[in-house]
Amino acid sequence: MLKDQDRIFTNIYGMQDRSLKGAMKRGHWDNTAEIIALGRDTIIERMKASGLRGRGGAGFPTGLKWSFMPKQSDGRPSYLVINADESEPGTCKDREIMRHDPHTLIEGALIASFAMNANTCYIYIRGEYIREREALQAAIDEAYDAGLLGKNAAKSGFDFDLYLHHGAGAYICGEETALIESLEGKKGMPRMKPPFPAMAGLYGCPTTVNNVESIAVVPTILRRGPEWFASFGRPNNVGTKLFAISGHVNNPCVVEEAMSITFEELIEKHCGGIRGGWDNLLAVIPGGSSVPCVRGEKMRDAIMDFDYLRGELGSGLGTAAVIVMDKQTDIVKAIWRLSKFYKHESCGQCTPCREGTGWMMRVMDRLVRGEAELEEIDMLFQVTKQVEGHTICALGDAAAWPIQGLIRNFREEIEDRIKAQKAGRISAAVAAE
Ligand code: L3W
Ligand code: SF4
Repeated sequence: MLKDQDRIFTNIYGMQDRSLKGAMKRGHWDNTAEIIALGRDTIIERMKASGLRGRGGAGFPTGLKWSFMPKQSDGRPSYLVINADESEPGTCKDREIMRHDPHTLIEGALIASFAMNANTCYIYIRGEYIREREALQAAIDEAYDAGLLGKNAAKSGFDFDLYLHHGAGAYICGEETALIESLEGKKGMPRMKPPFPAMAGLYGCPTTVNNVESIAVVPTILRRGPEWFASFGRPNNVGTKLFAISGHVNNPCVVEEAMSITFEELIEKHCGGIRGGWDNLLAVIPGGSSVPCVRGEKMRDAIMDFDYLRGELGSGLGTAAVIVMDKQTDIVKAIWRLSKFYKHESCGQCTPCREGTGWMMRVMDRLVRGEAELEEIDMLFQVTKQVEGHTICALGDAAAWPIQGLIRNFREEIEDRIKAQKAGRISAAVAAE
């Protein structure tokens, strides 16, 4: 259980002044030049020692990612790009940072860029986040006026520019290489990897793409020390973490907690429990819509971290967007809705995803209406297997996994639905309404 003094995001609910003055009172921008004076190698070593894993969904070690950037320039500039295209259904944690604590992100951008020898950083913010980009731009302007950005940023001797770029509402632009394409002014279509962005990213130059939360925690980690951050959670799953809990809890919220908190504690302590009590819990999607759903009874004691959710439950922490569904939920329909989403957001450049998302959605249509045959359940599972791992980017997997989770965990519900329809107990119109 995280104590108040261990929270990094001290203004996540916007109860205090988000301006530079307010941020400084809360300890941000406190002698940033001293952190930068540690030097590039030390900063990267300390970030590695902190155990921070990327907060955008994949959980890749942040310090390791930074170490892929060239130590010596070969004439090309290096870039940091911050992924603020928060579009994963259920995910709204970065929004709270940008709305209420923008200076944590800006200070983090300066330090991280310095560590990677990047004099320029772009923050790519999703187009729908209008208030957030206003808040962030105002904070950037304040930081420039105060000499914290620009030439000799924060009196560190390092010249640094930060630009905010608005997306235009495409989920796929949250994929790092599609984001880079979009930033270059092209259509947001993912590139094949390798080469990874650290080799050839924005404008063909070395680039690191990090999530907002990953960058916003950097100044506090370096001020308090990597051991402090690593003291929360379990080995390989450490730190504090923002969880965005939505759905059928009494008090949906975004909260910073210790990594590896149990699901029960998270829900009881911050969300006022499950609507209708624990016996009424049907399913949970623990990490944003791209990870498989889990049956409620398996979730109560679940440890909310990367390794437990993937290793023990076959799901994932993803973006830590915890979607809770009670027994009043039509789970088949909920996953059908996600399949429509992925079909709509597929960029269409690779066949398994372009065709597969359509196939999966059409079979899900039939399942929802109770018109499918029982054999189609296995056929649908096979289709997800043809998509998974056979595409250029992770959207194909993201479209396949929720359906796999549904079939693995709720097969009986699907079968009952088909049988009820066949027995005339529910009409197609009712099933699909
Ligand atoms: C250099 C290597 N760099 C990996 C880098 C890579 C990337 C990071 C992670 O997808 C997931 C996706 C969504 N040399 C490297 C290397 N890297 N090997 O490490 O890479 P990867 O491929 O594991 O993941 P990804 O493509 O970044 C992210 C899932 O997250 N997700 C949520 C997505 C939505 C949001 C949002 O709304 N904010 O992020 C939820 O599960 O499905 O599987 O930087 O370059 N050898
Ligand atoms: Fe585009 Fe889908 Fe292929 Fe990703 S997997 S590149 S979204 S078609």
